[in-house]
Amino acid sequence: MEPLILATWKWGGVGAEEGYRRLCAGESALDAGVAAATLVEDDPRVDSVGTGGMPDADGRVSLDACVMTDPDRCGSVAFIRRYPNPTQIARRVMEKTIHVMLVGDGAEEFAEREGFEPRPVLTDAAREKWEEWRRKADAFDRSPYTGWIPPANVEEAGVDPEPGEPSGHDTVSILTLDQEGTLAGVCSTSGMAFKVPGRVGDSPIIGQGLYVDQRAGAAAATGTGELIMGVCASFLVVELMRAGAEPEAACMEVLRRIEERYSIKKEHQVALIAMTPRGEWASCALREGFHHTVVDGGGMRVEKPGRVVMD
Ligand code: SD4
Repeated sequence: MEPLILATWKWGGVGAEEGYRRLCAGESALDAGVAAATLVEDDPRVDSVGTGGMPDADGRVSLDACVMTDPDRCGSVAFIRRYPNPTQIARRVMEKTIHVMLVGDGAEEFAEREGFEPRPVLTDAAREKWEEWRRKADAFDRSPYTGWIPPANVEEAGVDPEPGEPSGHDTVSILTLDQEGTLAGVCSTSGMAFKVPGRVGDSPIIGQGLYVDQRAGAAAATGTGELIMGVCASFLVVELMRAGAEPEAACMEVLRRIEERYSIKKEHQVALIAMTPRGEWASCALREGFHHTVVDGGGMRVEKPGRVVMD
């Protein structure tokens, strides 16, 4: 089977080529996906994932991640503050425990017992952006409860950012297909920038930010978690594919449902990527501004999504 890797945002490319190299060397879809996500987590330029991720409203970074290959093979962590590679910890939860999800102190104690090294995840650049947000939030009297909502890519989307909004976000969701024809998915994020401490979005929740079933396909999400979580977006994409929909039609149906059921604000974005066990794939977004990264026999490309719901 021809290997394939599909990731959200151009930053997915930080790890995608390495992931693809591993797939071509015969590594499993899960190994390649975790290796690719680790590279993104370790790159401080990526400001929504791992080291360099944007902090919560209290100035501390919290990280969420999950991994999945099938309904009975998934692992997840949320509210990780001392370890930069939540994807690896999520994998360890899947492999070493009878549970699916660990959060907060319990997840960190598990990581410590498993030998993960604590490391600071807040970079100077992220702290400076948080300080700037704090100043603007004070000036515009924006409470942390209503504060920042992630714009997709405000310049490209042609919308005016509200005061205090940073310009991008880039949760990395990666879908991989290995030479054996096995699918895997990983999803890693620091979540919505300047969120209320304790808030967990779609990304580490199985079925929301990621869902994989070898019998039907894989799907992953990025964007405003609160919109994704009301429709079980990734699960729904996979279920639609199970019922016979092409990946693009499945993604578009879920995005249209989000558009119908929510009052979409200019700063909202949702993008979905999907893949079948046969290597068919799609990328769709609620609005312009999203890019995916794909690596296949034709090399690595950063591309606009195949279809966009809103003009
Ligand atoms: C969240 N879905 O925590 C994530 C944010 C995200 O690109 O995808 N940013 O809501």
